[in-house]
Amino acid sequence: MEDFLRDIKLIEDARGKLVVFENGNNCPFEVKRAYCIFGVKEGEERGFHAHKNLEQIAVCLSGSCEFILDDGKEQKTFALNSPKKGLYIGNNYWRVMKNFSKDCVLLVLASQHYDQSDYIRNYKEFLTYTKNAAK
Ligand code: T46
Repeated sequence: MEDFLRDIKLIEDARGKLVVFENGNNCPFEVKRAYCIFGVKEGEERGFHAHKNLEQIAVCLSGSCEFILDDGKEQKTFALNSPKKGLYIGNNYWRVMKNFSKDCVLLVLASQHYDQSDYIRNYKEFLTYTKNAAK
């Protein structure tokens, strides 16, 4: 599995911090949607699904969390603990997010509008889908 962590330029001065995402520069897709996950209670886990047609970049603006990405063959854990690192997630990765710190603010940029029918929420179904997609 490739390493999906991408560098993000952090512009920091006495007033605070700023991060920039630009299509074609550090963001490989046109952003159609952005959402934030925050206030996650200790011990909570999220995700447990894959997407058929969705590219995303996830970045922790504050605090930390972990993403486990699974392509049906192997799993890799990515620690997100800096606004300088964005996790690029393409199609067909089962994801689990865990170990959220109390102060975690996770920003996710997405290539498509919200579409419930794009989610695969059953792991067995995901394995079948991803095997067929690879053919
Ligand atoms: C993903 C990971 C990283 C909406 O109405 N619009 C939206 O754009 C999103 C993202 C969610 N929702 C609703 C759907 C659910 O009723 O918000 C609720 C919570 O969503 P979900 O349980 O899918 O949240 P996570 O944290 O498990 O997954 C989210 C994204 O949904 C998913 O695409 O890749 O973050």
